[in-house]
Amino acid sequence: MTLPIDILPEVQSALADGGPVVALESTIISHGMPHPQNIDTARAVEDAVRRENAVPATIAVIDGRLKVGLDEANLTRLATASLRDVTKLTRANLAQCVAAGGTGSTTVAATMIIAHLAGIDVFATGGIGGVHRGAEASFDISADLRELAHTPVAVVCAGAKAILDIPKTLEVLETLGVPVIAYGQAAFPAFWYRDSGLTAPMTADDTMVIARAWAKQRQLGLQAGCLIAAPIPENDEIPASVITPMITQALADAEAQGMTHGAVTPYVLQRIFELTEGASLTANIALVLNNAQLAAKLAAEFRK
Ligand code: PSU
Ligand code: MN
Repeated sequence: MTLPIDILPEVQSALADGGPVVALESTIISHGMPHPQNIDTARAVEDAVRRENAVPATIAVIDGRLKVGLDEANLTRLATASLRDVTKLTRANLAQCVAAGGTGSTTVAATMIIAHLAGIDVFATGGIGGVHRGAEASFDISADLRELAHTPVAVVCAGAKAILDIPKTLEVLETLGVPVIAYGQAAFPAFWYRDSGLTAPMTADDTMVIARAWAKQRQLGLQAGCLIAAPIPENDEIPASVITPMITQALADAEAQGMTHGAVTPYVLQRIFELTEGASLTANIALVLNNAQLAAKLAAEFRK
């Protein structure tokens, strides 16, 4: 059986030449941002990768095919489709979607799996999933963490969203053997703001330092990914004091609405968008662009 995978020619030739390629996720397009900001951002993120002379590969599942690199038609389809027609894909439901010829957007977990199948080892996103607040009762821990433990892809993010329990998220990452490196500062960033109040397990000021550690991790046979956490640019940050009450409100609303499983994160993000009158989205776009740029630099460094 051949793998049901379609790699865009541009991505294929970059991989064949040993050039830098950056994987990008698609759940942020279908479930993470409203239209038309979602498609504008998807294009801008690809452009940010190109400006650093790397090739972007946005990943999704379209009609049962693993897509590594999305053309304009598929990008538009994901950005405009009703959520009933686009499954949020993680490790657990990926094979079923492919077997059924279905269409879905890939979370961090599913994007890592497909990137690895294609031979891509750098991936940029906004924020990873993590341990949800109240996980001691709900057991809601994102499959992204387990994927970081097993799949050798370096993930550039802006830390973990403060809708999560960040201390528990860092504890689980440590338990799972995932290197967590803050870029350019000691603090672990909290997505919309630069300092979560927690010191990151490791810090690097230089992409070369990260690339060396990554190469060593592979050489030692340590089967895991790596999490690089870059703070949101200073001018785009929403202070913790401003966003914290809105996060509390959004989480209470999610509970009152009975949200569970994959529905929680998209609902909470949408509520925070409403409560901040769009400011959370503006910040989200800025940090994703920043992450894409860093990921492209890292991809070039990894190839050296
Ligand atoms: N961060 C964002 N927007 C998003 C997500 C993260 O800024 O849409 C998505 C990612 O795809 C991530 C997923 O993998 O949310 C985590 O969902 P869950 O908590 O259900 O595992
Ligand atoms: Mn969950």
